[in-house]
Amino acid sequence: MNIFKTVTVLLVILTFSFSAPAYAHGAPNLHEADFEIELDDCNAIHVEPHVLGSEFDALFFFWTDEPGFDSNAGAFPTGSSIGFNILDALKKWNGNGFDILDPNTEETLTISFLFGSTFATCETGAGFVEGFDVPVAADGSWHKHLGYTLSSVDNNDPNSGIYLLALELYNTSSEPNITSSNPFWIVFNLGIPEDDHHEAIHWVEENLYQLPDLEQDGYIDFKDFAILASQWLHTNCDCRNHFCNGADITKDGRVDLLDLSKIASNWLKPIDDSKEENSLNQIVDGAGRCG
Ligand SMILES: [Ca+2]
Ligand SMILES: [Ca+2]
Repeated sequence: MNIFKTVTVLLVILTFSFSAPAYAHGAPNLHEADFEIELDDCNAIHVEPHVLGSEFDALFFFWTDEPGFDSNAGAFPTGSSIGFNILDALKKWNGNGFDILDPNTEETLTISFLFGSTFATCETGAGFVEGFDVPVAADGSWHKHLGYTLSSVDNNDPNSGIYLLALELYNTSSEPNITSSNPFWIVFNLGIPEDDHHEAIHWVEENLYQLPDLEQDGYIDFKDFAILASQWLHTNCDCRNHFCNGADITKDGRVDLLDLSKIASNWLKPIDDSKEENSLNQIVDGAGRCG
């Protein structure tokens, strides 16, 4: 069944189940700027957007400091620090998804930050790597640009490609206790046409950020649809109600056609291996630590 038919069938079920009207939304847009960070209503770090693109500079050591992070003044407790963790191995675009790179034989990515005259660095590994933190400014803002450098294992130039980095942010405050962010991603490009780069960014948006496996059994089927149906047209979905029990897949505050289309476009598909490896519960063996 194609996507259009699937949406139509599921919508007919919902129409006969509920009387309220449906709403349409525009497509999510991708933009390349800093990540905006703030605390949400549940004292968790919120990062927006969840996916950004970036370009390595082949003329400057395969380095970039984009995207950065920015917040309003007063966003975070003064005296606290914000840090990052690397959630997974560096991955490379294959045209249909991302392959895991072996840090012993393939490219790695190093994250760096200059403290006065000292560089802190942190390199991607085979899985989770604990990063380092940088103090919040005196006005409670955090506007920082970390450096990202692509390296090959043999000190030759790294290969052209589109590379995926998965991160989370944490805050060191204990009063209030602040929850780490959800995963977010940077899709770096080195020498590949921009159309392919945008396709890879879009893939991350569709496959890693807004996974419609609500019941979390590895398949998108009627069990997931049942959860969505039970929340159909509910509004005020936010962190306090776990975005309407997960049915607000797009996390825009309401359960509507946009969420239904996420289920329909993945209807009866298993979550493939690459998606599974990128799921949120993926703290893997071989965890490392930087500083
Ligand atoms: Ca499911
Ligand atoms: Ca929604």
